[in-house]
Amino acid sequence: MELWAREFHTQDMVMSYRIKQTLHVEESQYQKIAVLDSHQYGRMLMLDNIVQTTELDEFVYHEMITHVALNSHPNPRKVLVVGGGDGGTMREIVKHDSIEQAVLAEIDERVIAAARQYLPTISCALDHPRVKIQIADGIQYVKDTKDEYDLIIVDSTDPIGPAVGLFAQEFYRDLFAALKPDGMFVAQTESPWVDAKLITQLHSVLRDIFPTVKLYLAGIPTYQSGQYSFTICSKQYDPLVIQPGKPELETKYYSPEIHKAAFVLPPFIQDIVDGR
Ligand code: AG3
Repeated sequence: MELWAREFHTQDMVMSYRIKQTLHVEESQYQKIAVLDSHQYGRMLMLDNIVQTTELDEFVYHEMITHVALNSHPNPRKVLVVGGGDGGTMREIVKHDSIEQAVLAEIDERVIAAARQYLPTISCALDHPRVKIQIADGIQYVKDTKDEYDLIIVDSTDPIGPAVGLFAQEFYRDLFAALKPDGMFVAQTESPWVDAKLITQLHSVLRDIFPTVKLYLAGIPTYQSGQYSFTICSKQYDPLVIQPGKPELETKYYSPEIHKAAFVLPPFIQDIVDGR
C-alpha cells in the first residue's frame, strides 16, 4: 500500500510526500500533531496538516531565522523565541556564546514532547542549560514583558487559527516594548509567490513601529513555492552589517556571504515589500 501525506499550499496547489511510516498522530488541546517519516525529506512535523519542519531542509529555516539577527547585533545576551516548540531555532541560538538566556514561549507542550521523542536532531538543544522553556501563549507573554530582550524571534506557523495574532499590529507594538532600546525582531513571513498581500501589509504596519524593516529570502523546498521570506526589524543596528568579532559558525546554509545576499531582492519582490 502506498501512503501519501499532502499539504494544500494554497486552495489551488498541493504538495504530496510519499510516506514510509506514520510515527505519531495526536490531537492536542490546540492542534493535530503528526510526525511522519517521508521518503524524500526524512521525518517531518505537521501541525493541522501543515508541514512545519523536515529533517532534510530544516537547517535552512533555523539557521536563517537566527544567525542574521544574532550576527548583526553586537552583543545579544537575552533572546525570546515565540513558538518554535520543535527546538530547531534554539539549537542555532545556543551556538552563540554571548547568549546568557534563551527563553522559549511555546503554547503547546505536546509539540515539544513530540519533537523530543521523534526529532532528536532538531530538538537536541531544548535541555541546554541556557535554554528556559515556558509553556505560555506568546502573545500574552510578550504583552507582559517590557524592555527585556535583545532579540525576539517569532517562529510561528502560517497566519491561520491560533497564529493569526502573531501577525497583528497590536502584537508588534507589544514586541517593540518588550525589546531593549537597541533590540531586534525577526519573523518568518511566508512566501512572496503565494502571500504577497500579507508581506505588503506586514511591512506597512511594521514600518510605522520600527525604524528599520527589511525582508530577506531563503530557499526552503518544503514550504510554499520553495522561496521563503523572513522579516527583520531593528531599533538601532543595521541588519545587513555583520558586527566585528563574530566567531565563525558551524552552519550548512548561512554564511557571511549568504547573510548579505539574502537581502538582495528581485525587483518584483521589492515591489511587494514597498506595496507597489
Ligand atoms: N514554522 C514555519 C512554517 C511555515 C510553513 N508553512 C507551510 N508549510 N505552509 C516552522 C517551525 C519550525 N521551527
